[in-house]
Amino acid sequence: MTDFYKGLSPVKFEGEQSTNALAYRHYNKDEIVAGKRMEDHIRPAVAYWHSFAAEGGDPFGGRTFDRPWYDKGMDGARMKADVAFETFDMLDVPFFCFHDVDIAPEGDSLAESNKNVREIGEIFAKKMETSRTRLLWGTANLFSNRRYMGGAATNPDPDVFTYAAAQVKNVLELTHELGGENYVLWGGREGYETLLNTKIGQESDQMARFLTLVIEHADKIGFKGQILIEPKPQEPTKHQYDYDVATVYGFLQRYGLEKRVKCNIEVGHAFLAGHSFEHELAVASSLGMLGSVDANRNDLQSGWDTDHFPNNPGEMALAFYYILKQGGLGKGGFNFDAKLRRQSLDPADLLYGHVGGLDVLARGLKAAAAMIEDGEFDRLLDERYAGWQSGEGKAILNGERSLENLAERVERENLQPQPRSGRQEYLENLVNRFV
Ligand code: XUL
Ligand code: CO
Repeated sequence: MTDFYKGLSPVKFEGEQSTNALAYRHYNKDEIVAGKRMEDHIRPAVAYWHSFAAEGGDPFGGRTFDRPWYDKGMDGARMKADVAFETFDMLDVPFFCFHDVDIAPEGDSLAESNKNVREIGEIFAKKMETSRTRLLWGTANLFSNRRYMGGAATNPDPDVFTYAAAQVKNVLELTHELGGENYVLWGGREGYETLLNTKIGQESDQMARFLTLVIEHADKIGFKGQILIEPKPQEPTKHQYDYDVATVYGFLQRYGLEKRVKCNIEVGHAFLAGHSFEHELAVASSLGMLGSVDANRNDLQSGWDTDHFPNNPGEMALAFYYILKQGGLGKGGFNFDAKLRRQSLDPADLLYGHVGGLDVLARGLKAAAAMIEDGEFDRLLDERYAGWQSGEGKAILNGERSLENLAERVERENLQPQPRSGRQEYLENLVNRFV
């Protein structure tokens, strides 16, 4: 045990009446909601990068946090791993996620970097023998090092592509060995700053080739987890190729990869793309692409990906509505891709962020389950589209009517469609009844 959380006790569920800021008020992992344990619905994960590697920097100033593992090389990485697993225990969460560079320092060569990553991977494996926390997903950081400034898979230099591929091979294999349930590819710098130096078609082919190599290797090593792309429209590059779910789907379909790859959808990224979180989830679900979620929120005034912890139960209610409707996230989960504000210096702050976030998810889940149980949304939706279930509507969809047929019918029956209320206010009020 380190003394990082000295004086603090593990977070437990105490119920809605509790005033203990380090207790769950809604997240009761064993409570059955819609036929399943709450934890099995949410599958929450702590993100290694924000919780243990981030330093509280912003564009105007560097590190504000003061963690005992900073600047200590591999010794620091080992201490960081200790505190990470103590955090998982304190929060009683079933999952975590990491990038290679979060867990171990980069060396002078890829071989040395990979060796460092592997060494910490072995420590994880050892800790997982006694901890209940599992790996939700692993990923490779292909965006921080200056070699990736012009992209990884989409770099104009094939040697950078090659280096990135070797890095992914290492993390994919480690993810597999640690029993990770998913592997994520966020296209950190897969995009462009200016079209003046960019061949879009060429870069698209490169990206597809890279993804194909990842899939082939996953199959070769017997990795049965989901392979996930995480859409984001901008930042760090001006235009990221994986703009949103629909764009990613188009890309995958173009290269015949849509059956093997799903999406990891992040709240803040949806917002940057001009969508709501539930829009991205609903689109992904309708395409069979909803794999996992990065839970956070953006500051609505800043226009940046600020990665705050979630705090809007209404938004999460709608999110869970679509997740429950598709029968859950399967191997996916809710990774807290959320970081502390730079003045939140204390170890307790790390717990407050996750406690609040998990309680918001739990409230959203319970509200969505109640909405579905109530049945009014389904009933109204079915009623609104009832015309397509039989008669002329069905015949049109089945391809049994031509444009001429339709025109004839309008004349023959003197068709005068009568508009009907969409009842938006009624429906919004109905959501709030459950939140
Ligand atoms: C960046 C982001 C990443 C990915 C993993 O906006 O969301 O942290 O989740 O690379
Ligand atoms: Co993310």
